[in-house]
Amino acid sequence: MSELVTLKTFLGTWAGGDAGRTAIADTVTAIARAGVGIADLVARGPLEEGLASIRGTDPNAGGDAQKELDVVAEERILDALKPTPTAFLASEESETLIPVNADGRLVVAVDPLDGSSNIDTNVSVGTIYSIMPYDPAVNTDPATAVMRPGSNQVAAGFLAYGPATILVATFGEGTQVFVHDRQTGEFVLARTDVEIPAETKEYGVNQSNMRHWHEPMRRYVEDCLAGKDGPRAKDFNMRWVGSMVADAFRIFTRGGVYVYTGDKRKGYENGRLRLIYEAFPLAFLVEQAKGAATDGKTRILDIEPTHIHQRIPLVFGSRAEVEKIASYY
Ligand code: AHM
Ligand code: MG
Repeated sequence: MSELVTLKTFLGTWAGGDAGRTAIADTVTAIARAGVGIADLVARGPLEEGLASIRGTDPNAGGDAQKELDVVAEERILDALKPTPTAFLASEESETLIPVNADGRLVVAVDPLDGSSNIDTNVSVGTIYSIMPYDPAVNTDPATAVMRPGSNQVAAGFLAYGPATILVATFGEGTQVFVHDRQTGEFVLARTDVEIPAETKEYGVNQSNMRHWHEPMRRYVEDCLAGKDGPRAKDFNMRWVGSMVADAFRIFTRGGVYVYTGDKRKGYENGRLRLIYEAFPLAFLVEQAKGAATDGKTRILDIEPTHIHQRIPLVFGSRAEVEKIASYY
């Protein structure tokens, strides 16, 4: 059997003693370690009383009901980042940037617990992260440190807490999948240079929102539903977990598209997903795996944020299918 490559050895080789890369490697290692603790909590499920319960009456900064585990996950990540060169943390659960280290040179953005509506249903949830460089000389106002197009990311990834805890990561040189080995406690490299097939017959969308959709989205799904005899001339399959990390991992494994567009509902004009800590990291991972990510028309990584918690319509996955969706708009 060939020798296993752990996250530690992978990052050591990638960093190669370079100070900037070592800072990124240490930060990702800290997030992965926090993820193992969050996975344990998630796995304890109903035994860990109250983790799925709603906390207080106010929604979180992103506008959703905040669950106990959302908050605990954020605390775990913040604690893990303290010894790393992270200057600021942006999080779905906090209105403004959280200062971490005064001399830090990175800014980290996270969705601490993606898919939190699934917490009490024994379905995969996860943690999403995005890392950008931070230079106090350039970003004189820290509040703008994360307000840059996603093409500035130096690393991104997500952990999914499912039957296995997996880490899907990019450092700008392809996308890699690591699996947490419960016996050794290490993340082990399982797939390098992940490649999302360009073509697919599988789409993921919350179809119960169809009556709210705008015309292009409705037509796209109707054409998929028409199957072999319709304009797409093939039978489609539909899959929707309701945790983006789980739907994304399926797409990294066998292709497909994930679609959450804006619709006519109040508050859903730009869909449901957040640009900085959900769409940017997913788009970086997907592009590094030869897929595509748009807001329907525009490349996600080119979008300039205007607000830390802003939402964005999101389409990602198999390149040809993402382009097909754009042709409906
Ligand atoms: P969250 O970060 O508050 O969990 O919200 C994001 C989630 C995604 O994981 C998922 O794809 C989507 O919201 C599900 O939305 P819906 O409940 O409309 O199916
Ligand atoms: Mg989320």
